[in-house]
Amino acid sequence: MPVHNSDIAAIFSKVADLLEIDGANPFRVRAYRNASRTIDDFSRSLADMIANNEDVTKLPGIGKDLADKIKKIVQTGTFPQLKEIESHIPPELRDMMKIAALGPKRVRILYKKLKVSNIEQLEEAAKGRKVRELTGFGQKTEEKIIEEIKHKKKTLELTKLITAEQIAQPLIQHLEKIEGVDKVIAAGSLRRRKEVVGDLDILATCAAGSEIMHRFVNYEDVKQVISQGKTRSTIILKKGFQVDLRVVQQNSYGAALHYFTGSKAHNIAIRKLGQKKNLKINEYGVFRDDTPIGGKTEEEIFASLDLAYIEPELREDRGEIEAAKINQLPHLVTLEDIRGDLHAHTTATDGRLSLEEIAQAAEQRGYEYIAITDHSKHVTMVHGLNAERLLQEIKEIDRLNQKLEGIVLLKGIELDILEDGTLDLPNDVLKHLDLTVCSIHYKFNLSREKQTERIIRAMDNPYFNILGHPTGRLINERRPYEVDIERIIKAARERGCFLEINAHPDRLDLNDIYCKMAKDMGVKIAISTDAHSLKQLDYLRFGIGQARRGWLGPEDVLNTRNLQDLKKLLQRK
Ligand code: DGT
Ligand code: CA
Ligand code: CA
Ligand code: ZN
Repeated sequence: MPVHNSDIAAIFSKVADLLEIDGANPFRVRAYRNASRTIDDFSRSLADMIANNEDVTKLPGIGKDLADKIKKIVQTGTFPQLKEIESHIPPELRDMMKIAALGPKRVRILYKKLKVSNIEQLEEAAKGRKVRELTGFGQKTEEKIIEEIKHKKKTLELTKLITAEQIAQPLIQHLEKIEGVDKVIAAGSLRRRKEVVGDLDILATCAAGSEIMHRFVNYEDVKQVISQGKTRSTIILKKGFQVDLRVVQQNSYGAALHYFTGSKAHNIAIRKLGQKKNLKINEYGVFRDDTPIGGKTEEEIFASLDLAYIEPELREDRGEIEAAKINQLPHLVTLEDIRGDLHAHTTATDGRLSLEEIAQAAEQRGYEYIAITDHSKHVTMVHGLNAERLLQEIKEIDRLNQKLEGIVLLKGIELDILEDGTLDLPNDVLKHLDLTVCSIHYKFNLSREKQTERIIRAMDNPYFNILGHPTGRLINERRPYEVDIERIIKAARERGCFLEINAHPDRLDLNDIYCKMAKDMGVKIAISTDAHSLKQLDYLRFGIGQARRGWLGPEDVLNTRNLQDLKKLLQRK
């Protein structure tokens, strides 16, 4: 197995967490954590670089010591230092750090004082009211821990879309190479581009006598074979992810693809509609009086019901069947419709790319424009820009734009919305910008009323353009803050503001439901990457998936506009 950058990053991140719980020197902890991030963001394979004798100390924050360690990991697939730490710090303690109320210090106390070393034990201790007794904890913290664990349990089973994609791609390639195999496709929630995926459903067609099932259950990453049959097998991968493979006949391919793409609610509604027309619909085809009348393609399934073709992202039984009946489905936005990115960070704050590098990357992606939106000063952790440094950046962008051809850098900022709803920089600085992305990074725990007011007050400022990551959630990690999105959307419409779909796969914020709400209420959405690295500029596709799940067409999206029209929309009266 080749060692991927993500494997090395995962090892370093684990070491950092465990060292931190162990109370190690903070500089050492930070060195591992930064290295983990750098490696994860890096677009070339370190294993390849090392095989070519290239120097990996070129990477920022990677010195000789870490470079040697990377080399060792690439060559052996393991890291002895990690084993050593794990011998006295149980690795499951890391899971406890993901509980919002717990940092490394508290995790250490729980371990040392209560011998709590995993989530189950923590829940037991908290419910047994033992946690509140510890110095620095108290009843509130204990209750918060119980609440967090309850929420975690609900989401624990689900894998982020990007991770599911990373698992699916090599497996599908593996299957495609097998002799006699024709089509291989991921169906299920992955095909519907859901933000989190329970398990992977792969569908294949192949010639008789193909070894596909045998090769599937013997895939190198398999931990356990749950079942194996001629047409259906299920495996669990080493990372704990379940994969179902179904092999179907060519003439059932469309019916099977439709069935296993789901969702279940959509399937049930489709089957009911069939019954009304005296048709039987299942994973083998569409039948009238047991005579097959279609099933080779998905189009045949929909056509047999007099429905327009429904894109996978819409198949949630949220009105798509009714819309398909009267040919009123939206024409969904695609990656090709996008003319530019409206949220990107540079080395001036916590990004990895210079202005020139961003411009070049944007041009390579065929964009017309890209907005530079570094953090503002309130985000001290990343040395956010004050007025003076922002004006400096504006000057640099102006200078660079003079030289650039075919791409325009827009002057922007990711501006903090302060607790009282004011913006982090004065208007006489903001007036020099093309746009602002305004976001909340602090004070997540205000009441719903206060949080909503805070955002609407901010929107009152005429320089407010786009509300960044509108609910602040991190998938599987941090719940959205309490906020009345419907009121926010209404306020945005009245003021000529926009909402963002932050395309980062950890965020995908706005979610699909709110996107549809914004569309229905007439507020346009910016689909933006919030990129901090080259690789993240390509995460736009996750935002596109979310937008499509939210029924958005190109006309509903801000950054499908050409530069001239975009600038008009950003100009508030
Ligand atoms: P997941 O895996 O939880 O993220 O979501 P899905 O949608 O991939 O669900 P999964 O893997 O349980 O099943 C794949 C598809 O198979 C599902 O989307 C629809 C279809 N399916 C599964 N169970 C049923 C069922 O009981 N009735 C019908 N009509 N379809 C089903
Ligand atoms: Ca599934
Ligand atoms: Ca499944
Ligand atoms: Zn942000």
